[in-house]
Amino acid sequence: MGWSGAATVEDAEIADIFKHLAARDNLRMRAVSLSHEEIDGFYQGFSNGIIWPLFHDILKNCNFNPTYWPIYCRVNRKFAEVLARETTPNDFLWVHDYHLMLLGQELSRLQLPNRRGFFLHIPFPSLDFFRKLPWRRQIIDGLLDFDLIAFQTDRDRHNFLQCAEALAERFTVATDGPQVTHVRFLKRTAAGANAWRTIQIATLPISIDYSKMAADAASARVQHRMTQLRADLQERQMILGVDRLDYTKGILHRLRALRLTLERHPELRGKIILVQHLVPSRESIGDYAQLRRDVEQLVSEINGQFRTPDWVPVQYLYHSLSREDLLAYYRTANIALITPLKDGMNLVAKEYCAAQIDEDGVLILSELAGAAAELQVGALLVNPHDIECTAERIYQALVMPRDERLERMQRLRRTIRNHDVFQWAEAFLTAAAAPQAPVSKGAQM
Ligand code: GDG
Repeated sequence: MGWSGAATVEDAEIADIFKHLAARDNLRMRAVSLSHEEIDGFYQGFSNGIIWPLFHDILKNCNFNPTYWPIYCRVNRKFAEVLARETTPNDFLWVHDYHLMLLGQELSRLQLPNRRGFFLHIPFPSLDFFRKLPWRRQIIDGLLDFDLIAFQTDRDRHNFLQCAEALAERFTVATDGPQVTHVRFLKRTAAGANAWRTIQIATLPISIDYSKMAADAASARVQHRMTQLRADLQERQMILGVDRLDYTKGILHRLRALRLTLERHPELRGKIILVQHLVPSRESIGDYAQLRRDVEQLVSEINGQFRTPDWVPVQYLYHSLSREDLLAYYRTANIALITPLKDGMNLVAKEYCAAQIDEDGVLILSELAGAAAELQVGALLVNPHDIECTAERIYQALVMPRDERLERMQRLRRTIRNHDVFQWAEAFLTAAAAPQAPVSKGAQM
């Protein structure tokens, strides 16, 4: 169940897409419609104008407009009401992401007995950032109405625990394990009484369908497209960037690092090319439109500085790619350059590795992406704010001996294969089904 993405659910095209997906995957799907006011206040305003930048530590992009909050609450209620009509008490409810942090609470208000879990796809900020949110208590209280709350990394889980400890009533850790923490706190029930509740807080890093990605990367059509791309390259090495156009993805930092690489290593001029795909996203939000202008300005500066009659260092494309093209680019690229300033996980990093069926490619990855926790085994890690180090890593990747490239990529692929998206889903559902841990006697109440 989700927002259809259109202003009205009667939108015929969207309804057709839903119908098609439901029939193809044998699912029952339900679209929730949002009015223009709700799209502004709930989606663009509260979710993407406050929570998205705040949870990525980008305070200057937060617009704490107080009119957004009641609309965010109202839309969460709307989802709860639809769920109440569409589910039976034994259904397990799995809620995804920052748009629906109050849904558990709204379900309680409607006295729905269903067990419910929540997965946050983006980072959870430290207490220092989180406490700036005017509605910080309400968000923590809302989240604590789920039976299981899962995060991408241990860092996110611990940040959440710290915030809950500071903001929720009589909050204590009951048992603490490597992946799951059981917590206990005092909760006001719908009837107005206080009751103790124990829930689970887990680290469950999301992943990809590794086998499908690797199999599709080997298909004849991807192979054909890759041959074309290789021919166009004329022996040059390709560095690849693929991102939604978003200020968290570190696109300007990456371009500056490439410029520094070309300044410091003139012998690379004419021999490398950065192909940067930017996928249109949230275009009606001002910060995104401004970022697009800044990226285009910097690309043209770099190209102006270095280009020769037969070489342009940065090929920038503002578009969406077909899956086949995306896979062909993954396979063609010698290096994937992924430099978010902060990222819940970053699936592009995992997809790039899964698609390296020849095991020959180098992943340069920001240590501030959730994926770095698992992929440090074979990636070259960078702090995206450190332009000099990033430039050095680009150079290191370009001259890395083949043996080292293969060894690193084999390790990366093994890690992702052993932790694919099916394993992630299984782990979430298993944790959600687990009985609540007993509270140890020593726990401080
Ligand atoms: C959020 C969190 C977390 C992108 N462009 C095209 C295209 N894509 C696909 C990629 C990848 C996905 O979109 C992007 O996923 P990311 O993980 O990189 O980033 P977000 O969109 O910010 O996602 C993130 C994720 O949730 C999951 O929990 O990892 O941290 O921010 O799958 O392949 N696919 C196609 N054409 C494109 O042009 N076909």
